[in-house]
Amino acid sequence: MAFLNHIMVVLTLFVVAILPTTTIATEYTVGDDSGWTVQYDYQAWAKNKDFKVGDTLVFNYPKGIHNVFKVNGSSYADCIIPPPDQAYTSGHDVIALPVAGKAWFICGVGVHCSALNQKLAINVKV
Ligand SMILES: *[C@@H]1O[C@H](CO)[C@@H](O)[C@H](O)[C@H]1NC(C)=O
Ligand SMILES: [Cu+2]
Repeated sequence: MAFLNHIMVVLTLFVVAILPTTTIATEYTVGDDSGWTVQYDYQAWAKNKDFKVGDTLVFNYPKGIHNVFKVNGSSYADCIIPPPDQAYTSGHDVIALPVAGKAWFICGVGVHCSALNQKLAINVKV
């Protein structure tokens, strides 16, 4: 009996130890079926979603029509487009969320960010 108790304790410790690392990461398709586009309310899309470290965002759009830049807060606020070599341009861009905190994304094409609201800000939790 003491032996079985011992096994139960070991099993319980094992389960408790692996639980946090086995949480399933979520892949979010930005804008759902609308994808990454102009004149879409990405803040409404992001609202009530529980982004976690390890999740990924997928930006879908016709290649060449849009792109994606992961930017800082001031670049997001003022639609300052980073250098072109920092752009994601595949049309199916899978971007990881490796750290907790705010994450910002904008489209760098024309006035898509500044005039047509193609920008996304999210809060990533631990
Ligand atoms: C934010 O990003 C923009 C665009 O790349 C850059 O010009 C600016 O220096 C950055 N600001 C900070 C505080 O890193
Ligand atoms: Cu665009």
